[in-house]
Amino acid sequence: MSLEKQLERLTKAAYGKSIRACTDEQLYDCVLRLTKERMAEKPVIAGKKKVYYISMEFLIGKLLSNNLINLGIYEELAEILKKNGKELTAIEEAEPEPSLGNGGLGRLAACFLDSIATLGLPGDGIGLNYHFGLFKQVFRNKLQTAEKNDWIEKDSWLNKTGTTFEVCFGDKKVTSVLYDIDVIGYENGRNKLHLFDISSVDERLVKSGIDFDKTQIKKNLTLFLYPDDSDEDGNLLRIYQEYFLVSSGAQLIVRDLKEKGRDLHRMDKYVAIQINDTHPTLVIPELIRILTWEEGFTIDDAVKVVSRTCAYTNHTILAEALEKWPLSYIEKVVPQLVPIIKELSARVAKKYKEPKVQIIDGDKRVHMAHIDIHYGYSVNGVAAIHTDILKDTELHHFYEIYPDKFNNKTNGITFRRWLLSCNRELASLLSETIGDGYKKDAKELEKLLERADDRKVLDAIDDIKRRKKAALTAYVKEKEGIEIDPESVFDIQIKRLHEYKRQQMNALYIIHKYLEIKGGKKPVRPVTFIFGAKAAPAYVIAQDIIHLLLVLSEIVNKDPDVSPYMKVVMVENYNVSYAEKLIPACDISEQISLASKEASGTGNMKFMLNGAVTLGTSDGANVEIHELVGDDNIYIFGENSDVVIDHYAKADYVSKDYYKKSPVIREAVDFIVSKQALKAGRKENLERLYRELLNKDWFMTLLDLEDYIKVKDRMLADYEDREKWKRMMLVNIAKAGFFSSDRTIEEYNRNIWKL
Ligand code: 26Q
Repeated sequence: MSLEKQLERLTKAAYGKSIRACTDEQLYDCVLRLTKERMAEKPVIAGKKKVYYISMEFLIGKLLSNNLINLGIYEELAEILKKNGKELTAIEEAEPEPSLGNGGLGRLAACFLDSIATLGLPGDGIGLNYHFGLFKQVFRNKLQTAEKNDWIEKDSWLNKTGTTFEVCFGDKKVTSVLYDIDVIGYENGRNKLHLFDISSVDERLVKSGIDFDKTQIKKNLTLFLYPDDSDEDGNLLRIYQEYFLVSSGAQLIVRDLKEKGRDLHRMDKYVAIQINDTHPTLVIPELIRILTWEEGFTIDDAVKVVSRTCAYTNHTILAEALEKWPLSYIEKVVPQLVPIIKELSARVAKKYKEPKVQIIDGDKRVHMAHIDIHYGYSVNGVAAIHTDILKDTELHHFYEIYPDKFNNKTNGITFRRWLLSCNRELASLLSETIGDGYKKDAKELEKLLERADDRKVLDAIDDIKRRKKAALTAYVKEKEGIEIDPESVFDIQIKRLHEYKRQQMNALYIIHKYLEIKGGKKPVRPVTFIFGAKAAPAYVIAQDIIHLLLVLSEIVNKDPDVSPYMKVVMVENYNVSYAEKLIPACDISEQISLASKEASGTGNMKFMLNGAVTLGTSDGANVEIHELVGDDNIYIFGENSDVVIDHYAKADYVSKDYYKKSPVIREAVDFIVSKQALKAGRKENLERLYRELLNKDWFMTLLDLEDYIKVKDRMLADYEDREKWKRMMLVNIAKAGFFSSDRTIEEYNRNIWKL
C-alpha cells in the first residue's frame, strides 16, 4: 500500500478524519502506528550467535524521526504531510520523551542498539521499563526540583509480548512482564529492546514530586530510574532493581537458547552478554545459579561457560561510583545468590592473595567490578586514555593477572540521530558535496578535507550553523523566555551536573567576563553561555552549582550594562530532545572535565560532527579528537592526567594556594558571596559552594582556571577570523567519522562478541 493510503486508512479508522483534518497530536498517534506497522514487516536479524546488551539504562530519546530515517521513508512522509498542510517536525514535537537513562552510559546503549541493527548483527537490549524514568527537572526559586516524567501513553513504541517470568527475592516473589521495542537498522532488519516491568506496579504510590514509599517493592520496583550519576550510595531498592533486571534477562536468554535447541554447555558459542558497567553484574551469579540448580550443571561447568559468555564494560574511575554492596544487603534481597558469590569469592581468595582483587573485602562488601573481571572474558574501557588509566592505576592488579582480557573500545555515536535526524540541512550539504557514501561508511566524511579551501562549501557550512542558531534562538525564547542574540557566539556545556565535569569553572569564567564588562572592557562580539544539566537530587554541591548558574543568569541578563554583550541561559529539563536542538547550533563545545576523570564523553563527538569546535582538557575522548583534528582545530588547556593523578597520589593540591596567588581567581570566587550575588540568591547555597571551592575543591577547579580563561579568550578572538573558524568547522566535521558507533560496534564484534 502507498504510504499516503496507509496513513489515511489510519486517520480514518482512529479519528474518522482525513489527514488534513487531524491535529498534530492525532497525526502523531497515526504516524506512530504506521511506523510500527512498517517496522514489523522488517525481517528479524538472525544468526548463529547473538549479543545481549544488558543495561539498567537505555536513553533512547524520541524514536519517530529515527525510525522513519532508518526505514527510508522520512522524506516521503514529510512530503505527504506537507501536501496536506502539515509539518512532520511539528508532529514530532507531540512525541513524549522516555527518560530511561541518566546520561552518557544510557545514551551509549541506545546508540549501540542502532549500530548493531544497522550492521545487521543479531543483538538485543535487555533493560527495565521505568514508568516515570529519570525525574523531570523544574526550576523553582532558582533551585532544581524534581517531578515525575509520565511518558507512557496508551499507544507507544512498547509492544506487549505475553511473556512473563517469576522473579524470587528473599521474602517475596514478583511477576516480570516483558515489553519489546523494535529496533530497526538503517536500511537493515530488526532487533529488539526488551524492557521488563513488574505486573504489580502501582503508579499511585507516587504522591508529590518523585516521593514514594521505598519499602513497597512489589509496587515500586519499576517506577523510577535511580537518579544517580555516580554520586551517592545505593540502597536496597537499587539492588532489587538490579536483580530483577538480571534474573528476568537470564531467564529470557536461557529460554531463547532452549527454544533453539542449543546445548547450554556450549552457551558461549551462541551468546555474548555485554554487561554495561557493574549495574547488571549479578547476571553472572544468577546464570551460574540457574545452570547449577535448574539445569544440573556442576559448579565448575557453570562457572566455566558463564565466564566465557560475559564481558564487562567499565565507564568510570571515580571511586565513589564503583559499586560495592554490603553482603548483608544482597543477603536480604537475594539470599539465593549469596552462596554462589561466596564460592566465587573463595576461589579468587585461594588463588590470589592481593587484597585489592578480592570479591568480598574485609568489611564484607561485595565489589561488583571484581566479579566481572574475574568471571568475565573481556574488560574494556571507553576511550584510549581511560583504558590506559584502568591498566596503569585503577585496575592495575587485575591487569597483571589478566593482561589479555583488557581492551579499549573508544565510544561512538549514531550518525542517524546526531546528524541525519538532528541536522538534516548539514546532512544534505554533505551529500551534495561528497556523496551519500558517508551515511554507510562514516570515514568517507574525510573526503570533505579536499574542499577545505573551497569558499562555497565553507560558506554553506557557516550558513547552516547560522540557521541552526536562529532556530535555537526562537526555541529558547519560547521555552525559557530568554532573548538571545543569534549573532553572538554560542558557547554550550550540556551534560550531567557533576563537580568533576566542572560547570563551576565555566561559571567562574562567566563571573570574570561579567566583571570585565562592568569595568569597561567590552567583548568584540556578544557571547551566549548555555547550560543544560540535571543533578542527582541528593547531590548537594551539584544543586548549589545549578543555583549559582541560575543566579548568574538573572544578574547578567538583567544588567543593562552587560546584557548586550553576554547572556547566560540554563535550560530547564535538559534531555535528548533538547540536545538535538542545542548541538547543531553550537560554536564552542565545552568539554572541561578534570583530566583523568571523564571516561570518554560522547557529547564532545556529537558537537564536532555538527561543526562545533572543542574547548577541552586532555581527558576522555577529547584526547582522540585532538589527535585527529590536530593542534590547529581544537583548544586544549589545563594540566594533563599524569599531573592530576600525581596530585591525588601526593595529596598536595591546595586550592587556597591558587586563590591566594591569583587576583583574577580571587575576584571571581569572591563574587559568589558578594552582596550582589547574595541578593539574587540564597546564602546557604552560595556560601556552601564558596567554602567548598576554597577548602576542598576535590576536582581542582582552581588548578586550571587561569589557563581556561586564557585559552577561552583566545578562542573567542579567533572566532572573529571567520575564514579560519569556518575551516576549523569543516575539519572537525571531516574528522568525526572515527566516532561513528558503527565503528565502535564493529570493534566490539571483531574482538569481543565474534558474532
Ligand atoms: C551507581 C550505583 C547506584 C546507583 C546508580 C549508579 C550509577 C548510575 C549511573 C552510576 C553511574 C551511572 C552513569 C555513568 C555514566 O553515565 N558514565 C558515562 O558513561 C559514558 C559512556 O561510556 C562516558 O562517555 C562518560 O564519560 C561517563 O561518565
